[in-house]
Amino acid sequence: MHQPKVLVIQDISASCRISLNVAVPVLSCLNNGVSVLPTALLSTHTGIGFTDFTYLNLTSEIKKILHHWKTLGLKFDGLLIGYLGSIEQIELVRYIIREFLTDDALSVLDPVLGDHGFLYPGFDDDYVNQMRILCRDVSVVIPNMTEMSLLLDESYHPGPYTEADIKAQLRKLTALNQGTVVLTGVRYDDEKIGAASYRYQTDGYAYAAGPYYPGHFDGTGDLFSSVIAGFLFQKKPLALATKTAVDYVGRVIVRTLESDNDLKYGVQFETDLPYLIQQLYQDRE
Ligand code: PXL
Repeated sequence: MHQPKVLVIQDISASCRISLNVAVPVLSCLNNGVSVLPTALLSTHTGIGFTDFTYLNLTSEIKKILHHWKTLGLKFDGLLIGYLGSIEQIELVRYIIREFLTDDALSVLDPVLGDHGFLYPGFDDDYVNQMRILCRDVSVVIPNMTEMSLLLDESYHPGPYTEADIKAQLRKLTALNQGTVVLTGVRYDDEKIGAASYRYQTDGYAYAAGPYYPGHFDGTGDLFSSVIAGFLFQKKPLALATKTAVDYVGRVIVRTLESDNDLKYGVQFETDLPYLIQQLYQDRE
């Protein structure tokens, strides 16, 4: 059985179920051979609930790793890019896209910038601009509504939205990468929330939604992009990837709310991993 060789680039937030801590298990469950390039080692994430987190920037180590990988002739069939810490790291990612991907590789970017209308700590307009430039170099971009408005330099609204507005935004962003965008956190009413996907080449639009649970759930964006990437690396259809990611994240939120977990440490994603595997192999039943 052919297994795609994939690379994940994002931080390790040591004590939290976000970033690499969730991307690796999800991609592995989905039958991808995973290599990692950690951008930073933090004690926790930098979002709501934590202030005195530690942050070890790994840029200089990444350069040494890439130098070694070059001598090995390593190439990847898939690339998933999550939280990056600096403009220098964005530039390194552009170098990786040029030098370390096979000819028909699929690159997936979660342009992690902010949430609920706000930039995450440490990011500024220059950083947003560089992320916008990075969007041009990847096959698939997976922003949330905040990141979409930052990338398009438009004002943020918490929703609900109209389908016409969302389609217009999707068209504008896909014009950047001439590829695919999957937009998360899309609400057309007060009951449901989901993801809208758009393909530049085919003008193809799709929407998948599940029940809306108000609140903030750290790590759900990272989980969502890992599921989308995992399915697309397996050459599964975008519609199946999007529907599965929406359903899975919904299940994970319910699990987390039913548990006594402290929400700031991320979500209980492990229990429902078998659901992902079941969806991946559903056509074999
Ligand atoms: O989940 C996105 C994310 C990833 N990594 C770090 C973060 C955040 C969001 O706050 O702080 C370090």
